[in-house]
Amino acid sequence: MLIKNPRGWELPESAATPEALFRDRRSVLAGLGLGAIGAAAAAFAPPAHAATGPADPSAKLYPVKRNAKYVTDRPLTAEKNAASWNNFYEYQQAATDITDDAAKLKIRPWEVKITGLVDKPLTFAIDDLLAKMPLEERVYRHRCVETWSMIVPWTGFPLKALVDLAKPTSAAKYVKLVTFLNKDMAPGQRQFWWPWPYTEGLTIEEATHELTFLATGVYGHPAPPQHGAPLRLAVPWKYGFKAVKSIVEISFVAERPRTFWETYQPKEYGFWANVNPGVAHPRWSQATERPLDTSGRVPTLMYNGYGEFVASLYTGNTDPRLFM
Ligand SMILES: Nc1nc2c(c(=O)[nH]1)N[C@H]1C(S)=C(S)[C@@H](COP(=O)(O)O)O[C@H]1N2
Ligand SMILES: [Mo]
Repeated sequence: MLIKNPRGWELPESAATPEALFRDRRSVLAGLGLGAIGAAAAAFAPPAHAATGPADPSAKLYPVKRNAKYVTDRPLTAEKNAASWNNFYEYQQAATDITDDAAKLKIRPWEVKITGLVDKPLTFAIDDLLAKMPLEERVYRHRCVETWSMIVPWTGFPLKALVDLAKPTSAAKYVKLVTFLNKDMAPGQRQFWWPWPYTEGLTIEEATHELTFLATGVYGHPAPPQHGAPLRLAVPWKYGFKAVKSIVEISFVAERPRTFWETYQPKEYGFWANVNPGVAHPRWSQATERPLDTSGRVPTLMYNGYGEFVASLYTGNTDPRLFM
Protein backbone atom coordinates (compact mmCIF):
# COMPACT_ATOMS: atom_id res chain seq x y z
CA MET A 1 0.00 0.00 0.00
CA LEU A 2 1.40 3.38 -0.85
CA ILE A 3 1.52 5.74 2.07
CA LYS A 4 -1.13 8.37 1.67
CA ASN A 5 0.44 11.02 3.78
CA PRO A 6 -2.26 11.88 6.31
CA ARG A 7 -0.66 15.10 7.53
CA GLY A 8 1.52 17.21 5.31
CA TRP A 9 4.15 17.50 8.01
CA GLU A 10 4.33 13.82 8.95
CA LEU A 11 6.67 12.53 6.29
CA PRO A 12 8.79 13.89 3.52
CA GLU A 13 7.39 13.17 0.06
CA SER A 14 10.33 10.81 -0.60
CA ALA A 15 9.03 8.43 2.08
CA ALA A 16 5.94 7.78 0.00
CA THR A 17 7.64 5.30 -2.31
CA PRO A 18 9.66 2.95 -0.12
CA GLU A 19 9.88 0.28 -2.79
CA ALA A 20 11.34 2.72 -5.29
CA LEU A 21 13.86 3.90 -2.71
CA PHE A 22 14.83 0.37 -1.81
CA ARG A 23 15.40 -0.54 -5.44
CA ASP A 24 17.34 2.66 -6.06
CA ARG A 25 19.62 1.84 -3.18
CA ARG A 26 20.33 -1.54 -4.75
CA SER A 27 21.18 -0.01 -8.11
CA VAL A 28 23.49 2.49 -6.39
CA LEU A 29 25.28 -0.41 -4.72
CA ALA A 30 25.49 -2.24 -8.02
CA GLY A 31 26.90 0.90 -9.65
CA LEU A 32 29.64 0.99 -7.01
CA GLY A 33 30.43 -2.65 -7.67
CA LEU A 34 29.16 -3.55 -4.21
CA GLY A 35 26.07 -5.41 -5.33
CA ALA A 36 27.89 -8.70 -5.84
CA ILE A 37 29.57 -8.54 -2.42
CA GLY A 38 26.21 -7.91 -0.83
CA ALA A 39 24.73 -10.82 -2.72
CA ALA A 40 27.54 -13.17 -1.74
CA ALA A 41 27.21 -12.19 1.92
CA ALA A 42 23.49 -12.82 1.74
CA ALA A 43 24.04 -16.24 0.20
CA PHE A 44 26.21 -17.33 3.13
CA ALA A 45 24.05 -15.85 5.86
CA PRO A 46 21.97 -18.37 7.82
CA PRO A 47 18.34 -18.51 6.71
CA ALA A 48 17.07 -15.30 8.23
CA HIS A 49 13.51 -16.06 9.14
CA ALA A 50 12.65 -19.73 9.19
CA ALA A 51 10.03 -21.21 11.49
CA THR A 52 8.72 -19.36 14.51
CA GLY A 53 10.74 -21.96 16.42
CA PRO A 54 10.10 -24.71 18.93
CA ALA A 55 8.30 -22.25 21.21
CA ASP A 56 5.27 -22.44 18.95
CA PRO A 57 3.12 -25.29 20.31
CA SER A 58 1.49 -25.84 16.91
CA ALA A 59 4.82 -26.75 15.26
CA LYS A 60 4.13 -30.43 15.85
CA LEU A 61 1.16 -30.28 13.46
CA TYR A 62 3.49 -29.64 10.50
CA PRO A 63 4.05 -30.41 7.71
CA VAL A 64 0.54 -31.04 6.42
CA LYS A 65 -0.48 -32.74 3.19
CA ARG A 66 -0.75 -30.44 0.18
CA ASN A 67 -4.12 -30.20 -1.59
CA ALA A 68 -3.29 -30.99 -5.23
CA LYS A 69 -6.38 -29.22 -6.56
CA TYR A 70 -4.87 -25.74 -6.43
CA VAL A 71 -1.95 -25.32 -8.80
CA THR A 72 -0.16 -22.29 -10.21
CA ASP A 73 1.71 -21.79 -13.46
CA ARG A 74 4.79 -20.16 -11.93
CA PRO A 75 7.31 -21.45 -9.39
CA LEU A 76 7.00 -20.85 -5.65
CA THR A 77 8.48 -17.63 -4.34
CA ALA A 78 11.67 -18.25 -2.34
CA GLU A 79 10.73 -18.36 1.33
CA LYS A 80 13.27 -15.73 2.32
CA ASN A 81 11.81 -13.29 -0.18
CA ALA A 82 8.22 -13.83 0.97
CA ALA A 83 9.33 -13.40 4.61
CA SER A 84 11.26 -10.19 4.06
CA TRP A 85 8.80 -8.12 2.02
CA ASN A 86 5.65 -7.77 4.09
CA ASN A 87 2.77 -5.37 4.46
CA PHE A 88 1.70 -5.10 8.11
CA TYR A 89 0.88 -1.50 8.99
CA GLU A 90 0.81 -2.33 12.69
CA TYR A 91 4.64 -2.50 12.31
CA GLN A 92 5.71 -0.46 9.29
CA GLN A 93 3.63 1.77 7.06
CA ALA A 94 4.97 0.32 3.82
CA ALA A 95 5.96 -3.07 2.46
CA THR A 96 9.52 -3.79 3.58
CA ASP A 97 11.47 -6.25 5.75
CA ILE A 98 9.63 -6.10 9.10
CA THR A 99 11.06 -9.27 10.67
CA ASP A 100 12.59 -7.45 13.63
CA ASP A 101 9.61 -5.14 14.20
CA ALA A 102 7.08 -7.97 14.04
CA ALA A 103 9.03 -9.98 16.62
CA LYS A 104 7.04 -7.88 19.12
CA LEU A 105 3.89 -9.80 18.17
CA LYS A 106 3.13 -12.27 21.00
CA ILE A 107 1.31 -15.22 19.46
CA ARG A 108 0.50 -17.16 22.66
CA PRO A 109 -1.80 -17.11 24.47
CA TRP A 110 -4.07 -16.20 21.54
CA GLU A 111 -7.84 -16.29 21.49
CA VAL A 112 -10.21 -16.10 18.56
CA LYS A 113 -13.79 -15.00 19.27
CA ILE A 114 -16.79 -15.90 17.12
CA THR A 115 -19.44 -13.23 17.66
CA GLY A 116 -22.54 -11.60 16.20
CA LEU A 117 -25.45 -13.37 14.51
CA VAL A 118 -24.68 -16.94 15.62
CA ASP A 119 -26.60 -19.47 17.70
CA LYS A 120 -24.02 -19.16 20.46
CA PRO A 121 -20.90 -16.92 20.61
CA LEU A 122 -17.71 -18.98 20.97
CA THR A 123 -14.15 -18.32 22.10
CA PHE A 124 -11.26 -20.58 21.10
CA ALA A 125 -7.70 -20.75 22.26
CA ILE A 126 -5.85 -20.92 18.94
CA ASP A 127 -4.38 -24.38 19.60
CA ASP A 128 -7.81 -25.82 20.44
CA LEU A 129 -9.16 -24.35 17.23
CA LEU A 130 -6.32 -25.83 15.15
CA ALA A 131 -6.97 -29.24 16.74
CA LYS A 132 -10.60 -29.09 15.54
CA MET A 133 -9.99 -27.84 12.00
CA PRO A 134 -9.15 -29.92 8.88
CA LEU A 135 -5.59 -28.70 8.15
CA GLU A 136 -4.20 -28.84 4.63
CA GLU A 137 -1.57 -27.05 2.56
CA ARG A 138 -2.51 -24.89 -0.44
CA VAL A 139 -0.26 -23.14 -2.92
CA TYR A 140 -1.85 -19.78 -3.69
CA ARG A 141 -0.97 -16.70 -5.65
CA HIS A 142 -1.02 -13.39 -3.77
CA ARG A 143 -1.36 -10.09 -5.62
CA CYS A 144 -0.86 -6.87 -3.65
CA VAL A 145 -2.82 -3.86 -4.91
CA GLU A 146 0.58 -2.11 -5.13
CA THR A 147 1.52 -4.64 -7.86
CA TRP A 148 4.04 -6.95 -6.18
CA SER A 149 3.07 -10.62 -6.10
CA MET A 150 4.14 -13.96 -4.69
CA ILE A 151 3.23 -17.64 -4.76
CA VAL A 152 3.41 -19.35 -1.39
CA PRO A 153 2.25 -22.57 0.27
CA TRP A 154 -0.10 -21.76 3.14
CA THR A 155 -1.11 -24.26 5.80
CA GLY A 156 -4.55 -23.76 7.27
CA PHE A 157 -8.21 -24.65 6.82
CA PRO A 158 -11.18 -23.41 4.80
CA LEU A 159 -13.05 -20.58 6.55
CA LYS A 160 -16.18 -22.60 5.73
CA ALA A 161 -15.19 -25.20 8.35
CA LEU A 162 -15.29 -22.47 10.99
CA VAL A 163 -18.56 -21.02 9.64
CA ASP A 164 -20.14 -24.49 9.91
CA LEU A 165 -19.00 -24.71 13.53
CA ALA A 166 -20.26 -21.18 14.30
CA LYS A 167 -23.76 -21.78 12.88
CA PRO A 168 -24.67 -18.24 11.80
CA THR A 169 -28.36 -17.35 11.72
CA SER A 170 -30.12 -16.57 8.43
CA ALA A 171 -29.82 -12.84 9.25
CA ALA A 172 -26.02 -13.02 8.81
CA LYS A 173 -25.10 -11.64 5.38
CA TYR A 174 -21.44 -10.71 5.93
CA VAL A 175 -18.43 -11.87 7.91
CA LYS A 176 -16.19 -9.29 9.58
CA LEU A 177 -12.61 -10.31 10.44
CA VAL A 178 -10.64 -8.21 12.89
CA THR A 179 -6.95 -7.95 13.80
CA PHE A 180 -5.79 -7.57 17.45
CA LEU A 181 -5.61 -4.11 19.01
CA ASN A 182 -2.62 -3.62 21.32
CA LYS A 183 -0.36 -0.59 21.07
CA ASP A 184 2.43 -2.20 23.08
CA MET A 185 2.59 -5.15 20.71
CA ALA A 186 2.09 -3.02 17.59
CA PRO A 187 3.67 0.45 17.70
CA GLY A 188 1.98 1.39 14.41
CA GLN A 189 -1.34 1.44 16.26
CA ARG A 190 -0.16 4.57 18.09
CA GLN A 191 -0.56 6.37 14.78
CA PHE A 192 -4.03 7.64 15.53
CA TRP A 193 -5.06 8.61 12.00
CA TRP A 194 -5.43 4.98 10.89
CA PRO A 195 -8.79 3.31 11.64
CA TRP A 196 -7.46 0.57 13.96
CA PRO A 197 -8.03 -2.26 14.45
CA TYR A 198 -7.42 -3.51 10.90
CA THR A 199 -10.76 -4.90 9.75
CA GLU A 200 -11.83 -6.78 6.65
CA GLY A 201 -15.04 -8.32 5.43
CA LEU A 202 -16.54 -10.85 3.04
CA THR A 203 -20.08 -11.72 1.99
CA ILE A 204 -21.34 -15.02 3.43
CA GLU A 205 -21.10 -16.49 -0.09
CA GLU A 206 -17.42 -15.45 -0.32
CA ALA A 207 -16.68 -16.59 3.22
CA THR A 208 -18.03 -20.08 2.54
CA HIS A 209 -16.42 -20.36 -0.90
CA GLU A 210 -14.00 -23.29 -1.20
CA LEU A 211 -11.00 -21.00 -1.94
CA THR A 212 -11.41 -18.87 1.18
CA PHE A 213 -8.72 -20.05 3.55
CA LEU A 214 -7.56 -19.22 7.06
CA ALA A 215 -3.80 -19.69 7.14
CA THR A 216 -1.81 -20.47 10.21
CA GLY A 217 1.41 -21.66 8.58
CA VAL A 218 3.56 -21.07 5.56
CA TYR A 219 6.28 -23.18 3.82
CA GLY A 220 5.47 -26.17 6.00
CA HIS A 221 5.80 -24.58 9.46
CA PRO A 222 3.95 -22.10 11.65
CA ALA A 223 3.85 -18.67 10.03
CA PRO A 224 6.39 -16.17 11.33
CA PRO A 225 4.86 -13.01 12.84
CA GLN A 226 5.38 -10.85 9.74
CA HIS A 227 2.96 -13.03 7.74
CA GLY A 228 0.18 -12.45 10.29
CA ALA A 229 0.60 -15.27 12.82
CA PRO A 230 -1.15 -17.10 14.26
CA LEU A 231 -4.18 -16.78 11.94
CA ARG A 232 -4.60 -14.78 8.72
CA LEU A 233 -6.94 -14.81 5.77
CA ALA A 234 -6.03 -15.92 2.24
CA VAL A 235 -8.50 -14.96 -0.53
CA PRO A 236 -6.27 -15.31 -3.59
CA TRP A 237 -8.61 -13.75 -6.18
CA LYS A 238 -8.68 -10.46 -4.28
CA TYR A 239 -6.06 -7.77 -3.74
CA GLY A 240 -3.73 -8.55 -0.86
CA PHE A 241 -5.18 -5.99 1.54
CA LYS A 242 -8.20 -8.30 2.01
CA ALA A 243 -5.84 -10.86 3.62
CA VAL A 244 -6.30 -9.59 7.18
CA LYS A 245 -3.56 -10.72 9.58
CA SER A 246 -3.39 -11.85 13.21
CA ILE A 247 -7.16 -12.30 13.56
CA VAL A 248 -8.80 -12.19 17.01
CA GLU A 249 -12.47 -11.86 16.08
CA ILE A 250 -14.73 -13.27 13.39
CA SER A 251 -18.16 -11.69 13.53
CA PHE A 252 -21.34 -12.52 11.60
CA VAL A 253 -23.22 -9.35 10.72
CA ALA A 254 -26.21 -8.12 8.68
CA GLU A 255 -24.55 -5.01 7.21
CA ARG A 256 -21.45 -4.74 5.05
CA PRO A 257 -18.55 -3.96 7.41
CA ARG A 258 -16.47 -0.82 6.97
CA THR A 259 -12.98 -2.06 6.24
CA PHE A 260 -9.64 -0.48 7.21
CA TRP A 261 -8.62 0.70 3.75
CA GLU A 262 -12.09 1.70 2.63
CA THR A 263 -12.49 3.81 5.77
CA TYR A 264 -9.11 5.42 5.30
CA GLN A 265 -9.24 6.11 1.57
CA PRO A 266 -12.60 5.20 -0.05
CA LYS A 267 -11.67 6.82 -3.36
CA GLU A 268 -8.93 4.22 -3.83
CA TYR A 269 -9.86 1.08 -1.90
CA GLY A 270 -13.20 -0.68 -1.72
CA PHE A 271 -14.94 -3.65 -0.17
CA TRP A 272 -14.75 -6.10 -3.08
CA ALA A 273 -11.14 -5.66 -4.22
CA ASN A 274 -11.36 -8.35 -6.90
CA VAL A 275 -8.23 -8.45 -9.06
CA ASN A 276 -8.80 -7.14 -12.57
CA PRO A 277 -5.86 -6.16 -14.82
CA GLY A 278 -8.21 -4.02 -16.90
CA VAL A 279 -9.30 -1.71 -14.10
CA ALA A 280 -6.54 0.67 -13.05
CA HIS A 281 -6.06 1.95 -9.52
CA PRO A 282 -6.63 5.73 -9.55
CA ARG A 283 -2.85 6.23 -9.33
CA TRP A 284 -1.37 3.30 -11.28
CA SER A 285 -2.10 0.52 -13.78
CA GLN A 286 -3.01 -2.98 -12.54
CA ALA A 287 -2.12 -4.63 -15.89
CA THR A 288 1.14 -6.20 -14.70
CA GLU A 289 2.82 -7.28 -11.49
CA ARG A 290 6.32 -7.86 -10.10
CA PRO A 291 6.86 -11.36 -8.65
CA LEU A 292 8.99 -10.97 -5.52
CA ASP A 293 11.76 -13.17 -6.91
CA THR A 294 12.36 -10.99 -9.97
CA SER A 295 12.74 -7.41 -11.01
CA GLY A 296 10.78 -8.05 -14.23
CA ARG A 297 7.04 -7.89 -14.61
CA VAL A 298 4.42 -10.41 -15.76
CA PRO A 299 0.81 -9.89 -16.81
CA THR A 300 -1.79 -9.82 -14.06
CA LEU A 301 -4.64 -12.26 -14.56
CA MET A 302 -8.40 -11.69 -14.17
CA TYR A 303 -9.39 -12.69 -10.62
CA ASN A 304 -5.65 -13.30 -10.18
CA GLY A 305 -6.05 -16.54 -12.17
CA TYR A 306 -8.98 -17.89 -10.11
CA GLY A 307 -11.83 -16.92 -12.47
CA GLU A 308 -12.90 -20.53 -13.03
CA PHE A 309 -13.58 -20.80 -9.30
CA VAL A 310 -15.00 -17.41 -8.41
CA ALA A 311 -16.43 -15.59 -11.45
CA SER A 312 -19.89 -17.05 -10.78
CA LEU A 313 -19.93 -15.41 -7.33
CA TYR A 314 -20.35 -12.07 -9.11
CA THR A 315 -22.79 -12.94 -11.90
CA GLY A 316 -25.28 -10.08 -12.13
CA ASN A 317 -23.32 -7.94 -9.63
CA THR A 318 -23.25 -4.50 -11.24
CA ASP A 319 -21.48 -2.70 -8.38
CA PRO A 320 -19.08 -0.28 -10.14
CA ARG A 321 -16.62 -0.86 -7.28
CA LEU A 322 -16.28 -4.64 -7.88
CA PHE A 323 -12.60 -4.26 -8.86
CA MET A 324 -11.30 -1.69 -6.37
N1 LIG B 1 -3.60 -6.53 10.10
C1 LIG B 1 -3.10 -6.31 8.86
N2 LIG B 1 -3.33 -7.19 7.89
C2 LIG B 1 -2.84 -6.99 6.64
C3 LIG B 1 -2.11 -5.81 6.33
C4 LIG B 1 -1.87 -4.88 7.39
O1 LIG B 1 -1.24 -3.83 7.22
N3 LIG B 1 -2.37 -5.17 8.65
N4 LIG B 1 -1.64 -5.60 5.05
C5 LIG B 1 -2.35 -6.30 3.96
C6 LIG B 1 -1.66 -6.20 2.67
S1 LIG B 1 -1.76 -4.70 1.88
C7 LIG B 1 -1.06 -7.28 2.07
S2 LIG B 1 -0.44 -7.20 0.50
C8 LIG B 1 -0.90 -8.56 2.81
C9 LIG B 1 0.59 -8.93 2.83
O2 LIG B 1 0.76 -10.23 3.35
P1 LIG B 1 2.25 -10.77 3.55
O3 LIG B 1 3.00 -9.72 4.29
O4 LIG B 1 2.10 -12.05 4.32
O5 LIG B 1 2.80 -10.98 2.20
O6 LIG B 1 -1.37 -8.48 4.16
C10 LIG B 1 -2.58 -7.77 4.31
N5 LIG B 1 -3.05 -7.93 5.67
MO1 LIG C 1 -1.07 -5.11 -0.27
